[in-house]
Amino acid sequence: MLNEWYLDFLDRGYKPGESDIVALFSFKPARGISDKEAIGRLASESSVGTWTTLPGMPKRRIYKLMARAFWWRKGFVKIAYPIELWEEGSIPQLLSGIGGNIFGMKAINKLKLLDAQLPKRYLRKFKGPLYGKDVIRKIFRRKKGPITSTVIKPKVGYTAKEHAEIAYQLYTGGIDCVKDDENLTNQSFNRFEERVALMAKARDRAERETGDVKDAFINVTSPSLEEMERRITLLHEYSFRYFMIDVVLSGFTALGTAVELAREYKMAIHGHRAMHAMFTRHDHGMSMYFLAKLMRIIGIDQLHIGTIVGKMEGNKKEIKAMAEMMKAKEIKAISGIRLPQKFYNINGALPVASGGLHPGILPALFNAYGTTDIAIQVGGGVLGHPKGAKEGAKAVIEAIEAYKKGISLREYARNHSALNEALKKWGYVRPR
Ligand code: CAP
Ligand code: MG
Repeated sequence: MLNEWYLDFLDRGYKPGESDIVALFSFKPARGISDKEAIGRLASESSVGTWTTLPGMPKRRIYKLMARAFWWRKGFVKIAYPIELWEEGSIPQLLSGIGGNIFGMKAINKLKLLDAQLPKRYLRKFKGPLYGKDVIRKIFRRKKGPITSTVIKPKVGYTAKEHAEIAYQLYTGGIDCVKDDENLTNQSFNRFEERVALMAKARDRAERETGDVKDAFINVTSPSLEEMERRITLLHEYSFRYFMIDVVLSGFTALGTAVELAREYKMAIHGHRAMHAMFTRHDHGMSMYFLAKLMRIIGIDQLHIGTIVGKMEGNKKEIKAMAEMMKAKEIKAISGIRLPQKFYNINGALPVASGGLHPGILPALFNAYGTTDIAIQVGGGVLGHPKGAKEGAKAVIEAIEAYKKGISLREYARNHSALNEALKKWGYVRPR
């Protein structure tokens, strides 16, 4: 068709400049559309183009801003974007391009944004995590992980008073942090302010009694930025070192504000990824890998990325690639999963493993992740313990001790009753 210029966006001879952003997509054209026609649409609609030629445009300037597809093979394409296309320091605007209209085009049936290689010139505008993997040392004053946390179950339903009472049991059973569930915020039966005040009391009492640092991942996910800021400030006023936020459904603009406040208050951010699976599973959307990379760059200190062994989906290769990427200074490409990336000034973040964990499968988790730079969350696997919350917490700690000593759980359970009870109830089952 004479009135379009999509194929101008393909250039196999193009060599990306060192300040280009390069995005890797998997794609499947619609019936009757060739790979090249699909790729042209991808590069055009995510940079400067549209469906028709534009006689009045300032050609030289626009051609300089054009994206260029320079590599494609078997349903994968790499597209290079001049850095001038992108507002410094704005992930929302980056995704308005590489994560925007192109996902809704009729000419493309399936599209997944797998990764984007971000140059130093782009990354220098981001702060990255304030603590990241250093939370273990800087907040918990320990050399090695894991950080242990428990989310109180049922997910919601307890009053603030009951919540804090259970938290005290968990703390004195050995758990470092008590986490709000992703859908616990400020319900009528558990108001945010009351929960914060009572959790601070439970934390302080447990710290006095145990001599250990205790904290909480209290959820600041809010209906507005102002309310989110108010909740973060309240947590700071009660001397909490962390706050938790549902990163996907809060949105990237809210995260920008949350990170600024976290730095002002010297707080760490626990990122829960609820709603990610709306677009990270299967072959249309954005990879969890790239979402995790964006969270590290924005400044989330620790992020749920899956367990391999638990109840949430996530393929082993991608989860291991994510865990490595979260902490690394530089990573190499993995075909079909990620591009090479240097992180320059961006501090490493801590992977969080959560979802269907219980003492019986912690060794399998640690075999995959190690025990040093990781935070684990065990909810049902603690609160479901036959002898209650405190024993459930102890069972997790005993399983970690056994693993670190190289002793089998069965053997260790002979003289550790909390662990023994957990194994009697759940064995080594891998929940689905
Ligand atoms: C886990 C959890 C977490 C999931 C989130 C839940 O509880 O609290 O939200 O881990 O998934 O609500 O299911 P359990 P992911 O420990 O009782 O399973 O970590 O994959 O983002
Ligand atoms: Mg949850």
